Amino acid sequence: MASRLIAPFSVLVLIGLCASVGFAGAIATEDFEAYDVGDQLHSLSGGSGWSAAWQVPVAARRSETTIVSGELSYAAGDVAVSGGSRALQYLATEAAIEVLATRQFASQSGTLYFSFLYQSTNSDSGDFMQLGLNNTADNPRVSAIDSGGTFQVRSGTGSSALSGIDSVDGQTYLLIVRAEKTGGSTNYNDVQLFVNPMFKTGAFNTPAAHATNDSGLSAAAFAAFRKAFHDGDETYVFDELRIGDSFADVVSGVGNTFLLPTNAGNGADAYIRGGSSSTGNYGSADYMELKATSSADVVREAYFRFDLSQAPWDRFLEADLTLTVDGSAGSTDPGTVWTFDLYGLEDGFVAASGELGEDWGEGDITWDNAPGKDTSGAGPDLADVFGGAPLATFDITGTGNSGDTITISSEDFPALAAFLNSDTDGLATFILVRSTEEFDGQTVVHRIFTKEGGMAPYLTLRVPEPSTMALALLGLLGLVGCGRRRTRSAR
Ligand SMILES: [Ca+2]
Ligand SMILES: [Ca+2]
Ligand SMILES: [Ca+2]
Ligand SMILES: [Ca+2]
Repeated sequence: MASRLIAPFSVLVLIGLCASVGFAGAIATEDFEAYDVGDQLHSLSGGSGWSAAWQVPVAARRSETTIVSGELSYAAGDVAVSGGSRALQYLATEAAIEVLATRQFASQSGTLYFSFLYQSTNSDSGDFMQLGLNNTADNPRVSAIDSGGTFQVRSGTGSSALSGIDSVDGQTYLLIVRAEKTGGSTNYNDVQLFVNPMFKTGAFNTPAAHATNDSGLSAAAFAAFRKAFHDGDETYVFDELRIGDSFADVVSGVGNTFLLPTNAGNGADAYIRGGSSSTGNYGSADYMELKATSSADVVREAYFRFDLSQAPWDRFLEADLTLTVDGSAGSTDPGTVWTFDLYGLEDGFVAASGELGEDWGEGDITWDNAPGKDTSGAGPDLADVFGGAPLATFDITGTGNSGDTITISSEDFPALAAFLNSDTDGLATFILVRSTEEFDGQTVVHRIFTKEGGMAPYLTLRVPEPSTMALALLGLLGLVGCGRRRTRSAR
């Protein structure tokens, strides 16, 4: 399929190659790849950016803290971190509260990030494992913790903020901690934990836990592992420890894929409601509601927009739209199939008097002023949507289950990519309408989570793999060089 698209996408292939992938700006990294399986961590000095070798201060722990043939890796969304073939393992044998291992790096006092791959085995409700930063080789003062099988973040050495996310034995997690100084504090006092982020753009992710107390730490110069309360049958594997001053320093991504949620840039998500609610605004709700019925007062339709100027590329080979269902509202037989139509607001749409444009505000949009809306009935005015027809159609059975995702792919619906590629102002608005009207007392309102609901709709945008035949052809044509990232006019 890709080969016949070589020409139109030739430029973006090159732009894609120019995007940086990796950890170029990291302060210190350790991938454990320089060591042999069975090596004790104590006194090893591989990795980069460190000012001293690893220390395992308690001699009895040294044979328990060793290099293993680990293959931890993590990939989700446009994030991908591979652990290679060596990792660090701690094999617990007793219950003492101890600093397990430390390593020094050049002292840092600005905003700090650290990330690592993590997997536990045989951990249970009492076990405690911690990795963080401090200014001495001691109890870390900004840290990620797996305690009782739940991830936490800690600022200081006292209580922690819980994530509500379980650490499941045998599963690999990518954990990222961000430590900031806010409100004029000289100490780190804002510490966030990200668990398994999907977005390689840090700001698009929602932290899983957030501690806002004073850590007592003004500068960090040591990474420190700490453990407690083990029965003696637990193992912990760590890999790809990275310390940096930006999210991008510590998290790598898939080079040809970019995830763009509605909470990026000038994105928006809202629903509108007809009849007696036609001037109501629902832009800050945790979900977009969808309902079709002959009673105008209760009809709901969804509007959501992506800020395409946030993406590293102008044009896309493929695109997926992912929506997450909140299956909590209303009455329907579990087996009833409800059908939805997805439209794209035509690029260059010109608003009539009283109508909002492509830059509609989610705090302003209503049934009466929604762009492209056929205010007299269901759905948009087909003259105002891309192709004069839905981009895609999909079903939800029953209410759907909360957390279920709906993915609409341009592989199945090529109009989705065509719509995004038709954009000229960086603003792509989707209009979602349920086409199945309620019947026989089945009054369900379908709900799709918004950015306010913590599971923003997002686009997965792909350009060709650099390794494809398209690249070889471009090389033959001598099309080499990295141009400006984006050539659209400012908006
Ligand atoms: Ca490794
Ligand atoms: Ca245990
Ligand atoms: Ca919203
Ligand atoms: Ca547009």
